[in-house]
Amino acid sequence: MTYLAKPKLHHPSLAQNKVCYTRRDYEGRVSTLCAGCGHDSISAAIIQAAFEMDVEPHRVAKLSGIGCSSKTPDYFLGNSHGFNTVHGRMPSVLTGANLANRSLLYLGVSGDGDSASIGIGQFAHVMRRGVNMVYILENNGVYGLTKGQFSATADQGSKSKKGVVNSDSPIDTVSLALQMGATFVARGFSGDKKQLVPIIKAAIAHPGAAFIDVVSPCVAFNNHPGSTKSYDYVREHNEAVNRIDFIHTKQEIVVDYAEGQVIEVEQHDGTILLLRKLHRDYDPHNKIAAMNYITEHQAKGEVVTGLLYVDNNAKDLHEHLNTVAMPLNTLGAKELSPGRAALEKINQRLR
Ligand SMILES: Cc1ncc(C[n+]2csc(CCOP(=O)(O)OP(=O)(O)O)c2C)c(N)n1
Ligand code: SF4
Ligand SMILES: [Mg+2]
Repeated sequence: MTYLAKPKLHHPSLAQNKVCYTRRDYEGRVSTLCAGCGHDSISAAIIQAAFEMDVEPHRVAKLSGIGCSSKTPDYFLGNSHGFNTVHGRMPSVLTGANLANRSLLYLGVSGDGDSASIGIGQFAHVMRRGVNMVYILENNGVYGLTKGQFSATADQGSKSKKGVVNSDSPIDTVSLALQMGATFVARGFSGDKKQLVPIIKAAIAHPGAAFIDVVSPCVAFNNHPGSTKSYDYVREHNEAVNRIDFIHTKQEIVVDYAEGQVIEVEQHDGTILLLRKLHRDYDPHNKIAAMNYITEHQAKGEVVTGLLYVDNNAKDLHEHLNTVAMPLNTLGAKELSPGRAALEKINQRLR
């Protein structure tokens, strides 16, 4: 029963987006995760964001590691390219694929065990290199797939289902991503799709390393009193700094918020993010202030969510390396063998 086929029937009246696909075309196989798992809500948010942004499924490459979270790419975008890598190694495979063909939209999906334990080295480097991607970390504070051991993001003092207290300091993946140089950093909650969908859309439009940590409760092993990653805890301690409205530039911008409450952020592709400020003084362009804010609130046991940082002038790995724009498999013999004179020129530069 690992794979359940979904009937392919579409109701003829299902709405189509601008690239003539229905929402069903963005779905994947039937999920085999536990009923109520936060990861399934994140899959639903990805489906909605891709449908509403008119993303062509065959232009997406989704990559993951190992874990319940890393299984989820099977449950969305069933018509996209997929690569389920080794535990913690998704970032290097994604980097390689992106270098070979920059014309696809790269979606990395991982868990807190996958990214903050075995894969922490790869996580750090994919952020600092500025790989153009949307990296979604489905954070439940445990290794769900291997039956609920504490992960490196579990808060110190939080309790396991059996009552064991975690004595280790947590790794805050949002702070780590900021420090490593990610140019778009956000945190969402799987129980708040209204906040999460526009965050995913904004990350898709961002031309650089976009990181979204999504607190995603594990109902089987980490949803009890004493856990800081349970539905109840996150609902009670959610400290949203802003709400995004994602606007295609073709749309008319209509805002009915009071002056000073909204920041307009224009992205490279011309799309606009309207940031509704929930905290008057929070400025997502100020990285140091963002880091301080996150740390201060974390110390109080609060979970800061929203768009935490964005660099409007982000550059990606290809810009840093000045690589060729065409996918490597489309280069012909002429480009690949430019001749003795060109080789001599290169060698001269290295002498
Ligand atoms: C090299 C290697 N080490 C250990 C494992 C065992 N293992 C499988 S999934 C997993 C942790 C998954 O945790 P997380 O990434 O948080 O995903 P979740 O299941 O919680 O969504 C571990 C340790 C493995 N598959 N491969
Ligand atoms: S074990 Fe936890 S993380 Fe895995 S599917 Fe079940 S609820 Fe989700
Ligand atoms: Mg986990």
